[in-house]
Amino acid sequence: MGDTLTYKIIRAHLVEGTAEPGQTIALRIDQTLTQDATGTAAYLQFETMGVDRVRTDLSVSYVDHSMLQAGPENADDHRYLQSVAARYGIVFSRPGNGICHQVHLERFGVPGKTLLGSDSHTPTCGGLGMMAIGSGGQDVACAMAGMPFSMTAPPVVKVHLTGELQPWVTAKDVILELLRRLSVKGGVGKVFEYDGPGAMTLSVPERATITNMGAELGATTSIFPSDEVTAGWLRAQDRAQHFRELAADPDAEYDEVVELDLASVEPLVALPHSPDNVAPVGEVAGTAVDQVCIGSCTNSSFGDLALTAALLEGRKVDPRVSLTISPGSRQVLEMIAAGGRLASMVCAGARVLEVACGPCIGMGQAPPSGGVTLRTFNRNFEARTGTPDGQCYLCSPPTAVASALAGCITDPRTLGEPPAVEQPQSFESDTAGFIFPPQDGAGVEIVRGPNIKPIPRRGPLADSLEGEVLLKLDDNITTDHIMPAGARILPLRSNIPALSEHVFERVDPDFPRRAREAGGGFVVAGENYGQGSSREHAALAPMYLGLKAVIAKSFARIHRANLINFGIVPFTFADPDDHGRVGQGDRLVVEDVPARLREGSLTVRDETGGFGFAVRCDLSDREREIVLAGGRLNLMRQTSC
Ligand code: MIC
Ligand code: SF4
Repeated sequence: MGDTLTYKIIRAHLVEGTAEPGQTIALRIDQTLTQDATGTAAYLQFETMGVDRVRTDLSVSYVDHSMLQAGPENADDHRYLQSVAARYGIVFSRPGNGICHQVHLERFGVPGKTLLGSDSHTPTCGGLGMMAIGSGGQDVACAMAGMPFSMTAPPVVKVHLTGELQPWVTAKDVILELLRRLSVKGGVGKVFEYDGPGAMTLSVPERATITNMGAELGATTSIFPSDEVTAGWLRAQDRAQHFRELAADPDAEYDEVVELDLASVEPLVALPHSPDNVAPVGEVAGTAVDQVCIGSCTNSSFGDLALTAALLEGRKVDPRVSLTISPGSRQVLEMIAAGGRLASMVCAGARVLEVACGPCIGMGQAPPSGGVTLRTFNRNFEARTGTPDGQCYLCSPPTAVASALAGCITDPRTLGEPPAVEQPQSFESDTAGFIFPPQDGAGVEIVRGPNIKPIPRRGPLADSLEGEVLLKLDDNITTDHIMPAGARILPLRSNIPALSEHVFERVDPDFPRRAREAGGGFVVAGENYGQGSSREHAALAPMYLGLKAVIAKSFARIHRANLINFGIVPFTFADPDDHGRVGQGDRLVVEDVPARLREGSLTVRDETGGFGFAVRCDLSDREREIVLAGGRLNLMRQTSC
């Protein structure tokens, strides 16, 4: 039996374990990326590892999230990141150079290599045949220190694409269609491998839109073959030397197969408040919109913005709508400016924003109270926009433009013939947005602003875990619920004591006080707990408040790993119905935890309810050691893990 593309790359990077689904494996990591909102914590941890220079082929530190400088904190963080990069041999991508995933795709991604990034949308580079995985910052720090990345070898889903997209239908609609079919937990623990004749019809940036939003399926990563289309893109980016042809063997067997005829896909919209709440545009057409935002790592490539400009040319944005456009990279901005496209956008009444994540992470552009915002982004979780009662919809760039022009959600097919937008033969590729590190950074001084505080740690795991259920939650709780981001809170990412005051702020603002007064405790949740972002702060800040364990029906992959890395025990209900029996405020006791963890099954006593229930904690040997030590940094002190 032949190999899938996924397993070809896994085997070529395997350091430990057997490359079979379900086995614990460790992979050599060729490249890493960090962004500013997760990067400071990652580098603070990296600095404690006693390594003189990064041990990857390439590590890049991007500044793209925390861009508003309403006080000194973000600028201080940027300065810290720049100095750490120079000290340890990391390429620094300056503020204004672009969103990490878009820039990495353009300038650094290499087919067949592994990339670990402290951002959940790292799989974007799967669009050019890379095995690109998102993780917490600590895992990225360890990879920079030369340690392999541990994961469960994934089952592989083949997405067999046939046909061709119809006019006005885009790659964004393809991934929304998959989300409609499979849901936000449909991909947890899996890799999605795309192929078939339909794949050949998609450009690299279109492929990257699809692999980017594979994160919303919960997938570990998504990947396209590296073929002539990839070769053409790399050539146009002046990086032809990085091309390598890669595909699955023709007789490769997959764990699941999804058939998708591209010709059958229609323009789609994700309704509030989940990316899988998908409907055809027609079903919500006519809904008045207050704001339309084009950009984010999903849809800010040259092709997306060239199409946007062509549609806006000679037209005017409806007076009721605020249209914002954020180019994904300096390359994209330079090219739309040079071609006169920027002028078409501005003349139509668009607000052209900085090259950054911007509104996607709530860094400005919160919609009005109760307002409807239609965005080409990847996440529409409640309140993520910064407006608690805002209604956020997700769509493709042409649907966004058609709606901005009409003032209400509009099917782009009503605009007549689509304009032809050619992929350029060559992209702007100057390197002014990067600062490359010196050969020897030993003498570089690391600059720390007053907001940068050491990463807190906890002690080894106690024999028994006792405390109250501080919060009881249902399914699909996101890291935006646990540890919100946005313009006000992101500047605190380097200061965990201050950040912890905002844990669960939008769900239960009293949580931090209650947790502190109770001396910590438990959180109880439903399915897919911790979906969304890779932010390890969603484990680190609750750990600081004393969270001992989360008992959930199931966990999202990255968040589970982050809980373990910071010594919080992830228990799953043996019988999901027990979730209904445990109440908020109940006092729970789990005894003999270290010994029981070896067996994987434990009993929780609910002293308030007067009953016991079984939980599972299926940890690999390595994960168990980390939990017992109270976190990976503690374990690294004891050993050299
Ligand atoms: C996001 O889209 O939620 C983020 C902000 O990019 C996060 C990372 C973070 O919280 O810093 C992600 O997706 O991992
Ligand atoms: Fe930035 Fe939004 Fe992409 Fe996250 S999803 S990396 S915030 S653009």
